[in-house]
Amino acid sequence: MAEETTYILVERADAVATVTINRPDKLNALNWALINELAGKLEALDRDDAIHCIVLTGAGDRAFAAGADIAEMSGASAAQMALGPFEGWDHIRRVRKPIIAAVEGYALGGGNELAMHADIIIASEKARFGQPEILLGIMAGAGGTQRLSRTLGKFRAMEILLTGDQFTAQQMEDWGVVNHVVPAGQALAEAQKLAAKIATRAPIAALLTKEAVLAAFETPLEAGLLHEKRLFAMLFSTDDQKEGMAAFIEKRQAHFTGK
Ligand code: CO8
Repeated sequence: MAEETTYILVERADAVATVTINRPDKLNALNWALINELAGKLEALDRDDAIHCIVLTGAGDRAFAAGADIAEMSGASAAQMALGPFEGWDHIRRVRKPIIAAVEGYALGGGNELAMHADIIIASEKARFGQPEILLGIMAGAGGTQRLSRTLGKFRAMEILLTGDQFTAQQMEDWGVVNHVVPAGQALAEAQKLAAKIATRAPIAALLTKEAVLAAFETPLEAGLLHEKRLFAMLFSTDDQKEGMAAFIEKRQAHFTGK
């Protein structure tokens, strides 16, 4: 059942929610209202115990999102840009459940940065990625300089950010940003298939795994290892740990309850 709002559609299938940016006539360009609405929907799903994994995609086959809304941004002052639009992005960054981005078509500028807010990226062979901000006289502002550098290293990040060129899904897979390239039209279905698999895994363990992996980007190794150790120990207080290990020993399928 689809529940419709202004820009964001949410569909549920068992423990997987599919969140669709629904502004195809503008190639799903991300205006501020859209980002705030997206953040609100993702936060609600994050709080919803029935949902274990989220798929994020764009409506239509032309774009995941072609970037921040240039028309809206064009008249903004520095003060407006410094204060206004980042709150929604910060909320998206803090979603604790696993997010899989399904990219069909363009993921440019803020669209590529939004895909990189996800934890896994599935891209169609027709997808195109890039950070064209420099062609508009600006630079990436929603984490692009940091996430590309940390994921691809300095030199590839520089090429993407300094040229503003578009890169194929295959290039991005070779470079380690995209997990899997799939035939045109299949990105959403493949992402949903993967999400359904992850949704069967122990939910608390999934949340804490995401937290620990993201900590690797924010902490030195020593602190990251300590953080991981604490989260790991914490999982031994859950029913799912007892169930998962008992199921292995009893040679049966585990049934996780998220407790
Ligand atoms: N913003 C606003 N409208 C857009 C955007 C966009 N980013 N991208 C496409 N559109 C609109 C077009 O204006 C057009 O609208 P209309 O039909 O009303 O004229 C419609 O979508 C279809 O687009 P095109 O006709 O241009 O389609 P083409 O197939 O000819 O071209 C492209 C597709 C190559 C993707 C082209 O649309 C394009 O270059 N788009 C802009 C890409 C871009 O520069 N993106 C980066 C934007 S800047 C950014 O993302 C900064 C992020 C900062 C985040 C932090 C914020 C707080």
